[in-house]
Formats: sequence, C-alpha cells, structure tokens
Amino acid sequence: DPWSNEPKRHPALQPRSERPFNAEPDTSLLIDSFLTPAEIFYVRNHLPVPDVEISDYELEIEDEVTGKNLTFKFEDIKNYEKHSITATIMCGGNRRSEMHNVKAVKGLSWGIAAVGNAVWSGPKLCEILKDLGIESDDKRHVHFEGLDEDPTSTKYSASITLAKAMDPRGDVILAYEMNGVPLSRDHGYPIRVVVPGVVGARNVKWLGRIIISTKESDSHWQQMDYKGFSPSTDWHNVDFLASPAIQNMPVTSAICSPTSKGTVKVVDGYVTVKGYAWSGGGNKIVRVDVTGDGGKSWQTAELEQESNDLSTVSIGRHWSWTLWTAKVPVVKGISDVEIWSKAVDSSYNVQPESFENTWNLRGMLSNAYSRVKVKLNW
Ligand code: MTE
Ligand code: MO
Repeated sequence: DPWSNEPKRHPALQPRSERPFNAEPDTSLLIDSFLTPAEIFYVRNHLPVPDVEISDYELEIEDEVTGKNLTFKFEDIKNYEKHSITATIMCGGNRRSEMHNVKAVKGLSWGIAAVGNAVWSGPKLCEILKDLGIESDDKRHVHFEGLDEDPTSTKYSASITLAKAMDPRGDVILAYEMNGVPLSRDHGYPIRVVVPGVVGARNVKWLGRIIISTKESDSHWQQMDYKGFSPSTDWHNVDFLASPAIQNMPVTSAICSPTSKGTVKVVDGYVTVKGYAWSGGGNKIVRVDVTGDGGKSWQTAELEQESNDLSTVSIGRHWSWTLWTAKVPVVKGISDVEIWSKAVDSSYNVQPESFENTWNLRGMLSNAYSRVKVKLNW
C-alpha cells in the first residue's frame, strides 16, 4: 500500500483530499506570523510522500544535449555556499472555490490558504549548473523530477526556463531547510527546488533529477494542467497544448480576518480587516485598497513586508508576501457589511474586479477582488 507511510499532519490543516494528501490551514492561523510555520504550511501532493533515507539520497543532473551527467550526494549539495531566500509559494489553484462559485471548475476546492511564506536555504541552482559548464540561453528549459511516483512509476515533474534557473537574481534555490530547520517530509525532504515568484507546481519536492533540455517537461503537470484559458473555453473545445504553462503568478490579495463565519466588533465606527497580498515575478506589493461600501470609498491598508524602503520597489526581486491591516468605516447601525480588497503591485498590475471574466475551466489564477460578507457586532 503506497499510502501506508504518510507523515503525521497538524490538526489545523484542513484536508481538501486525503489520498493524495492536500490541505490548507485555518484562515485565522494563516496570517498570525510573517513566516508560515512548516506544520501549518499548506500541503499539495499529487502522489504518495516518498520516505528518503539521507545516506541513499542522490540527485542526478544531466545535460540532455551533451549527454554529460553527474550525481550528487546530499553532502555534495551542502558543500555549496548556503543562501537564504524568503519566498512565498502559492498553488496555481489557490482561491479556486471562489471561481467555482461563479461557475463550476475542476480541481481541489482550495480556499484562500493554499499559500505560505518561508525562509528557504540551500545553494543557488545557477552556481551548481555553472560548475557543470552550463551557460544560460533563451531557448532551453530545466526539468525537475521528484522521487514521488504513480503506479506506472511515472514521477512528478515540471520545468522552468534555463534563463530563470541561471539568473543569479532569479534566486532559484535547492532548499534543504525551511525556516532554519531541515525540510519536513510533506514539504520535500531532503531537497526541493524553490523557484521564487513562480507557481507552486514548479517548486518540485523530493528532487531526484534535474535535466537541461531543449524542450519543456512533457509531464502531465507541465503540458495538460496548470494553464489558463478563456472563459469561453470548456472541456469540449479545450486545447491544452495551445496554451503556455503558468510560470510567474499574477497579483492577488485575500481577506483573512474577519471571515464570513463570525461577527466582527465595531470600534469607534470602524472594523479592522487583515489579509495577505502577493504578486509573482518578483513584483512587490505597493498598495492594498479596501472598501466597505462597494467601492465608493477605499481605505489604504498598512503593509507589513520584508522591506518598506521605496527604493527597493522596482528591483524585481521581492519574493515574499505582504501582510496588511486596514480600518474600514461602517455606517452606524447596519447589521452587516461586504468588504472587498484589491492589491496593486510594483508593475501597477491590479486584481480583476470579478471572477466572471477570468473564469477558466481548471480554476487557475483565481485572483479577483477578495470579497467577504460579515455580520457586525455593535
Ligand atoms: N513536487 C512533487 N515532487 N510532487 C508534487 O505533487 N506538488 C507541487 C509542488 N511540488 C508537487 C511538487 C504543487 S502543485 C505545489 S502547489 C507545491 O509543490 C506545494 O508545496 P507544499 O506542499 O510544500 O506547500
Ligand atoms: Mo499546486
């Protein structure tokens, strides 16, 4: 039974599926700290979790064109200079359930918490590839193959561009630590690749093989999944191969507190609203706007981020999320209010207003305004 050796999970993780295990934390816990603790960091597994014996671990790196290949033991990886990068990882299907509410989509019913922010440590991939004599170009791709496999022995696999992998400012890391301790099994022990700014699916866990290739990965997850489509594309006319694989993620935000389940206390005519915002591709969040009157007036949220220095806005290397707090005025005596949030990133990308015009059959890139209806407690 391939499922008999799954790791133990924290009770705060709410399962969206058991086999494979997929879960996200309670919304209230998600924004308790700037760095997400590993135990409550969402888990997205497509297959059973491998159980790797560190002394047996090997990472194979192969250049498909020259045929040159090398095998690294765990200690060889640790011998490289260790870099630490704070980066958010977000599933391409995060917030899918909100898009599903507009019209049914296929996929795990993620809420807003298929996302987390952590410090990842390990060597930069570009330094290892440089040692193998690899030079960057705009044509090739880098495949990452996991050690997890399906009953036909097909392994999880995905790819990114060689240009991203080789860019020292792209900060792609072969991480063996998460928040200063060895990776847990669910998050890829002993090594996962962290591709900052890029959709979760390319951040391959239990890394077993890296292949430099003239083509993208031909895996199901690169070719037949994790892609966006027009709202008019449905299962009868979809052509997965005609759409590019998601890499950099779009700007998004979500209201984490209050939730639609509880009531919120009104203090001096205001309610306090909290959430996260993030954008892919190294774009920094520059503003989060929040409204409680359907957009007639907007409050600018206070931002908690890695650096609030305006001069770092445009360097294109802002990988971690922003937590935000806003005070929203409410009309005296009303019983409930609908709160919306929208984030703006350093390229001045803004979230779309609604899900109707960005609906896609797989419920990917679900980044419209976050909207929460809350009961008020006067
Ligand atoms: N890597 C392997 N080997 N197998 C997987 O199933 N899932 C991917 C990615 N890497 C996956 C993987 C997806 S879709 C996401 S969103 C992230 O891992 C989730 O990372 P996490 O479980 O550490 O949060
Ligand atoms: Mo994902």
